[in-house]
This record gives sequence, structure tokens and C-alpha cells, in this order.
Amino acid sequence: MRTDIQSILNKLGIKAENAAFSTGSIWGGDSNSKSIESFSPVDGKIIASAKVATSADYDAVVKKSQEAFNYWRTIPAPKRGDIVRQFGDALRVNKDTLGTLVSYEMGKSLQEGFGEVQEMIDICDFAVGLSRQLYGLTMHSERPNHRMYEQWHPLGIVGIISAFNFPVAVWSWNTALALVCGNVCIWKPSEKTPLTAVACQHIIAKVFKENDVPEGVCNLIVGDREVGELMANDGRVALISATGSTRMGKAVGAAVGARLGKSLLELGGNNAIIISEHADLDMSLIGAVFGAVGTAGQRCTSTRRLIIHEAVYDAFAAKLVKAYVQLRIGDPLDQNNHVGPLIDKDAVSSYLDSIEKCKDEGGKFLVEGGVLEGEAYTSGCYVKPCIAEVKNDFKIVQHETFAPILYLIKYKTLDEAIALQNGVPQGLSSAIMTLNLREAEQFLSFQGSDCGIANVNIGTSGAEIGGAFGGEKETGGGRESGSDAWRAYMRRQTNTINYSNTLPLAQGIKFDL
Ligand code: UN1
Repeated sequence: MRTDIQSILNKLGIKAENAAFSTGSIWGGDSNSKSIESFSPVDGKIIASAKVATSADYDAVVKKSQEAFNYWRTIPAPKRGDIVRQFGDALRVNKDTLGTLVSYEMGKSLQEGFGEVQEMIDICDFAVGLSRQLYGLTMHSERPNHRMYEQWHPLGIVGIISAFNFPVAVWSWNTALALVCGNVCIWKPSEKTPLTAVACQHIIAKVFKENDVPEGVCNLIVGDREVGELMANDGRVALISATGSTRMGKAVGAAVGARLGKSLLELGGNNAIIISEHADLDMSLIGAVFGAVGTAGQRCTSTRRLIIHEAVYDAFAAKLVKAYVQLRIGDPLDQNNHVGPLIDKDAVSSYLDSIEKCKDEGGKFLVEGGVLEGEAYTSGCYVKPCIAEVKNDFKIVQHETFAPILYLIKYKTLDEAIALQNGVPQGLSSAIMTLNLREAEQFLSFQGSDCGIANVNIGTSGAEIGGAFGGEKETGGGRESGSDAWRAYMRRQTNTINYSNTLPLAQGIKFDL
């Protein structure tokens, strides 16, 4: 299948020379700076080249954002919500084109590319409603004729560092909420997916322009690690919301923490599904296979481990092997294929390396991995999803490899299964497949899963935007998207107003002059 990148760019109104850094709707920056190239893992073509922002460019963007914040925070929240509604409408119009570009630049299946844009539309809808619901509490004061309440104010500049695997949705979760809360945003997308970021910036900049919003409310900075470091260390950036590896998150968290800034970290997962002897095995199969091979195992919610009861272990392993043999691997834009490529050749090396390490530690492969070769796989990024029987304490099993490698572990009792599920450094997503109410409730109790997400009869991936998304332990503790995740994008202020004729002190303290 040939992808006509030029027609995609034309539909999105992107001119090649515009693939540079941008503040608002102005494209510019230091034209002498180096460029990064966007490589499509689908066919190995270089599909764009984007200018990397220099530190001077970065500084100019921050200054512009500061000015824009002074304006944007004065717009009433429901009006800000209305602009986010228009952004959602623009995404509806561009869903197919942007979804196709996501699929082409990142390599996820077309259906998942569309699904990702749908998540963007959904979070915009959520944010529109939220723009009228940024509620604070009121409290009863202990002093007579006093009123006490809290209100939420915008933070200022929100820095968004996003990963290649959800190149547009994770940005939108942060942006839609940050905007209705009255913040301005600076986005540093993954170096691996700059073109989808440029496309999003075009779509949102147009909406701002149509509403006469000055430049600088939403900014895109294409850059490498240095730009991320500038943001993390910059006291002018009130909140850093970073999605990516635990290693990156530890560095960002330390830099932001050192200046006592706020951070929201959404890092690695090592997600397991417990398959009980009371599970519906057909349903479990769909959840497990989609969780493990969807997005070629490159979601932070991908299923990495199956913890299977000994009574159903052999039967379920046989079903899995049968399903894996039938998987069609190839061009993700061809809807007949189930599995697309990994993001790049480095990812392929780390996949191969993990397989080797697993074998060295004694892993037994039920379905072998390997890199696919031949005309359909010229990018060199297509790999075979594989399955290995392992022990949970293998070093490699404790580690998140962003690839379709599925580990099987056998258990006898539910307590043991829960201990195995929790027995990794990460804590993002988890699931149990069971039709037994006692098992399901134990898994969800405080003695159950220690993850930010715990599902029953659903796999580990595919979370809806309406819930708070994120996890515990090395996953970083942040929560994005639904529920009350918006609070991370605002500062809380407690206000006490005295309308009496005296000034009584709290705690009954007497202080007479
Ligand atoms: C991610 O992989 O960073 O739960 C986000 C899911 C998606 C989000 C994943 N809604 O699979």
C-alpha cells in the first residue's frame, strides 16, 4: 500500500517549509539550527524534516507564552471551553487525515490511528463540560461571621513532553484540560514523531486565529533532549507533564523537584492480566492478544505478563499459540493486518536483546520472535510477536521492553497471583479475568492490585479518557485526562473572609493590643 504523504499534508494545509518550531500560528526559529528527520517505520521513508529549536528559540517561545498567559487567563473558563469545543470540531473534520498520518508516522494500525484521534475528540468534549465545573469547596469557619472557601486558579505555562507511541492523544489530554483551566502550553513532542505534532499545531493554531486569540497560547517546540532539559529546569514553566520511560521521568522529576516545580509523570508500565480458573477463556484470549500485540506492544498499558492459573494454563497457552500463528503482520495502513512495525531500528535491537536476555535467564519460547525480512518489510522494523514461559523474578521480566514480547507465569492461589502481579517496580495497569465475584473483589480491594488502573474482564490497555489515567510506583504517580485530573493543572487557593466587626484569631488565641 502506497501512502501519499503529500496529499495528507495538503489536506492538513501543511507546507514543507513550515515543519519548524512554532509559537501560535507563526512558524519560525533559527533557520541555521539542525533538523531532525521523521522516519516512517511503515516503509522506511523519510517523510519530513523538522528544525530543532535552539535555546534562543526556546526562550522566545517562553516569553511569548508568558504574554499570552496574561491574556488567556482573563477569558472566562466557559469561553475557553468554547474554543476547545471548536478544536474538537476541527479534529472531527480532520479525523481520517490525522489518523492516517499517525498510522504512517508512528506505525500503529489505521484503526488505532483513528482511535487515537477519537480520544482527542473525547477529551475536548470532556474539557468543554469541565470548563463550567472547575469547582472549589466551601468550608465552615470556626470563627463567627467568617466565610471560608477555596478556588482554583491557572498555573501559567504547562510544559508537555510526550512520547512517540501516542504522538497526538496524550498531548491533547494535557492541552484540552490545561486550556480550559486558563493555562498556556508548550509542547515538546517525541523526536520520532514531529510531523503529527506539526499537523496538530496547524489545526489548533487555525482555531485560535479564527477566534482572534493572540499567538502563544499553544506552542510547539520540536527539539531533542536538550529542549526537554531546558523546560524541566525552567522556573517559568509551572508544570511539566511528561510521558515516557521511567528513566526519562526520573531525570525530569529530579530537575523539576530541585526547583520545587510541579510535575505530572506518566511513565513505564509492566502490566499483567491474571487469568483465573474461573475466567471466560475466549474473552480472555481477545483481551490478552490485543493487549500484547496491539500497537506492536508499544503502549504503556500493553499486556506484558499473563499470570495464569495452573488448572487452565495448558489450555490457555495452546489457545494463545494458535491465535499468534494467525496474526497478520505488515503495513498498518492495510486494515487486513493485525500488527504493524516497531517505531525504529533501535526498538528492534532492544526487542532482540530482550529475547536473548530472556533465553539466557531460562525463558522457554512457545512462539519464537524474529525480525521479518522481504519486500513487505523493507523498513526493517517489523517483528514477530512472541511468547515465553518465564519466572516473574527474571531481570528481563521486571523490565519494560516496548515490544510484543508476552511472558507467561503459572500460579496456584489468588494471593500468589496478586503478589506476582504486584511484584514489579511499575504500577500502571492490571486486570483479572474471572467470573467469580470473590476473586474480582479481592483483586480490586486494598489487598489486591497496587496499580493506578485495575480492570475486571477487560484487558490492560484501551483505557477511556473519562477516568484518571496513570499509575503508581515507578509509573510516576501522575494522573491525566478524566475524573478530577484537572486539579493538577491549577493552583488551589484557600480564602477566608471576615465580615464581622472584630478580628477573632483562629484556635481561640487572644492577642489584645
Ligand atoms: C500510553 O500508552 O501512553 O489505555 C497511553 C490505553 C490508551 C492510552 C495509552 N487509552 O491504551
